[in-house]
Amino acid sequence: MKNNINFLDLGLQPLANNYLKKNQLNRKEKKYRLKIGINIGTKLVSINQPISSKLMFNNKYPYRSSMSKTMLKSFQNLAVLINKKFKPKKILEIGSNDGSFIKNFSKKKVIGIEPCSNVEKITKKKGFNTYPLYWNLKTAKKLLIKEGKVDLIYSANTISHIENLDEVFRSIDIILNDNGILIIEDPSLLECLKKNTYDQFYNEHIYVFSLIGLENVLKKHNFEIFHIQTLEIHGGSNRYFIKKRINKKKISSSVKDQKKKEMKYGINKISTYRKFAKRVKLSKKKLKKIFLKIILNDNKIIGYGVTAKSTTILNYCKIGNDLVSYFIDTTKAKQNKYTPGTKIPIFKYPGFIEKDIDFVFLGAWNFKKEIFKKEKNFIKRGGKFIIHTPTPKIL
Ligand code: DWN
Repeated sequence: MKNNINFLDLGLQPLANNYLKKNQLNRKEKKYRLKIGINIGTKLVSINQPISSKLMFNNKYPYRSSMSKTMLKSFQNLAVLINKKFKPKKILEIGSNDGSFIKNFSKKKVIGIEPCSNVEKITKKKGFNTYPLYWNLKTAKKLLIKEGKVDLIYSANTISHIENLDEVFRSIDIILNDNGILIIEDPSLLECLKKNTYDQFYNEHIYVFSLIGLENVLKKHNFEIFHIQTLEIHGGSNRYFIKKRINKKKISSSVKDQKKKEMKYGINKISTYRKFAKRVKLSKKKLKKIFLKIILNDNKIIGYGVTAKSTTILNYCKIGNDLVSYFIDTTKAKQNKYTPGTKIPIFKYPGFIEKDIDFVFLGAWNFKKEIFKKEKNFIKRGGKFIIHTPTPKIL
């Protein structure tokens, strides 16, 4: 990316969600150098070499947002808040995945855009109005003709996946009413730095936003953040409430407060990122040491929840099938496949952690609370989880 100072090199990484079939195991996998940098002008933090959306988001996309109760609850709560506070007549969701958010609204009221047609179909089958399209100017113009303007746009974990942010916001500007509301939700850079969750960086996550960075882009398009909510979801996310500048809605103190927190942490300073990079290198060493110690003591480790994030960890730390016997996961599209790059088998979640397992690497660490609740029997019998954040440890 132009004007970026790179501060972290996470090595060669495969496409994060490209789970391999058995017959693909002997083929050479394409890998991409994953470096992370900060833009000296906008302060946006991004990966250095974005990959074409079509390669990552297509009719084979495995991720389903409905796989976690935490996500479903969060969407449900937000839907209640939206109806109560903003009372929109027409809502658009950018990146509607399998419909976990829009299913909380009346079918007449919502439109979904989802480029991964296999996932989009799931929502359409339930009777919702969805389009298998990427978010860009062409889509916005098409929608404007077909559906007219909308009162509210919501987008969770999607805007950070699109390289051309100027086009994203120009497209939103076209279709959003002048007094309309835009709500964006993505992992928080501040939380990522604090919790050392370097696995938030993978080829799909082109950006990890801070309020300061996002605001610098929004400004160019006459958008303003008027409220911000910090969420626990996905290891710490920010939910930005945004309006057009001509809308004179009051700006809440939450925006100033968050900016203060980011400045205090040094989010605009390169030295902050250099320190982060040092912590990441140390984290790799510590995690590897934990794995090796368990294996040398003749114990078996399995993985729980195979995530795009875990692709970064496994490939960066060179943790393969010699250290992790297999992963278990509830997502059908990932089962009976192998992890990208590291080729660890993935099996169906059997409903519990099997009796012969004492150590479990938590790939889906962001759902720790939900998973610990579900696996209380494993914890009761002395089973241990391995987690890499904020520092690698056995829990
Ligand atoms: O931004 C993105 C986020 C929202 O989703 C995408 N780029 C891709 C994807 O990232 P991820 O794969 O890191 O997402 P999750 O939501 O952390 O994945 C959790 C995985 O763990 C899923 O495969 C489901 C699985 N899981 C499980 O097997 N048992 C999850 C829970 C809660 C469980 O109990």
